[in-house]
Amino acid sequence: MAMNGQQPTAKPAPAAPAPPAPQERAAVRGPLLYEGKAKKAWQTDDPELLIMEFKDDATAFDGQKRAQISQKGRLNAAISAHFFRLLGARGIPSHFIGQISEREHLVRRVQIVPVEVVVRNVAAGSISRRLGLPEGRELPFPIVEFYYKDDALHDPLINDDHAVALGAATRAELVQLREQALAVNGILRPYLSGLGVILVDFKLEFGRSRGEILLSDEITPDTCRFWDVQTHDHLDKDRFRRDLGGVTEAYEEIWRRLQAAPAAV
Ligand code: AIR
Ligand code: ASP
Repeated sequence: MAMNGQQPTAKPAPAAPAPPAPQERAAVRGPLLYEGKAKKAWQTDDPELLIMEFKDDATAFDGQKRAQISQKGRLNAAISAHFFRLLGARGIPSHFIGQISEREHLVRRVQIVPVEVVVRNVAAGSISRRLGLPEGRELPFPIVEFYYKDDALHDPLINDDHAVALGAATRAELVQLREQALAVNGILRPYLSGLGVILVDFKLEFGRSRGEILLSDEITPDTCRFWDVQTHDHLDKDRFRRDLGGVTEAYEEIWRRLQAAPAAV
């Protein structure tokens, strides 16, 4: 409608399309770089960027137990993107650039530090077996553990000296891994608590990129223990590991609760 009495002679020119965001320009799948137990990584036309695809495959106990979990790839891609956005908004640097499809993240290519960092708030799993702490006992403070990422050795628990002697990380990097992991815990634990979820423990991986340490990999019910605050129901991969049934439903429940609480504040 003309605003000033003149007849419009032509439709207003459509606004020039915004230049594509870097992720959209680069998000062209190249050759498969790596296939892991739960994810695939694809090269892109930008050597700095990879596409990470979340699969429905699940394994446990070093791959001895295997299954397809319906919808897991889609749910994990959504859940992990949500956590990486939340953490990014709170100043945690990560490899995550964006979610580009239902199952795919565009990520910065990093060199993975072969140290898995576990943070525990409540005793469960291997710490309960190793130290005789009953499952469900709250720990007096968050405990950080390092595991050497080596399938043939079954990812053994290591200390700082082991990690440095193995050449897995430098002392300075270990300090950063620890600090970043505790910072992640300091953000996720209260956030999840607000959603009625106890963050029992979780595993993080980090990568090196241009001299920086970036949080990498995924944060999902595959890599965290989530318990419902009321019932202590397991809303995570322990449902698969322990044959509890309702695996997809548990992952869906986590995704449902996360959607109720925006990632970027
Ligand atoms: N984890 C460790 N390695 C692989 C994974 N996903 C995660 C588990 C759990 C935490 O690390 O999912 O949340 C501690 O595992 P565990 O078996 O040492 O008690
Ligand atoms: N360690 C992984 C897990 O149980 C997967 C595996 O062992 O195959 O979460």
